[in-house]
Amino acid sequence: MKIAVIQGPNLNMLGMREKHIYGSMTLDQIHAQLKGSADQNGIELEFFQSNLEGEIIDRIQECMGTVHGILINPAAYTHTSIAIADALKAVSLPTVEVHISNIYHREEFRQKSITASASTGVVTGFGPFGYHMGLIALTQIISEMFNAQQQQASAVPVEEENTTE
Ligand code: CA2
Repeated sequence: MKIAVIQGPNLNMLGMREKHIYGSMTLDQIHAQLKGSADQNGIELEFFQSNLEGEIIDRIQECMGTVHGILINPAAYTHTSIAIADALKAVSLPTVEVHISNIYHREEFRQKSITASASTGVVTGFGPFGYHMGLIALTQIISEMFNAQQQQASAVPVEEENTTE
């Protein structure tokens, strides 16, 4: 199973500033931890961070046919970007949106997520551990989809069943 981890603007600054809000782990440390647990479960992660909206959209589009799901923290674009929401909807992949802080405990302008409407679910407020929670949820969703597809493929059509007499 392959999953794209997409990180939005300023998340490359984690661990350097605003530690009281986002904690002291750097993005590289978060990714290394996430990779550790993914490796143990045979999951391949592809990491990407950009400060540019268009690059994030390009990365989302590249996910089509190349990965099974998306774990994304759109950062400030969460609250502004119809374009990222559209891209997520267009690729139509299982997607979990993660926020390190609890966006509902913060300024009013952070309390609305435009991108959440394009996500399967949202994890917010659990610090960097939220990425692990998101990954567990995402792998579960993808496995369930895969199992449902397998079941459908192996199901004997009713008509065929009736014509064996
Ligand atoms: O809580 C989150 O994960 C956010 O997505 C983080 C975004 C913020 O705009 C969202 O409202 C909530 C900001 C990421 C910026 O990270 C920084 C890290 C260190 C120093 C400055 C910014």
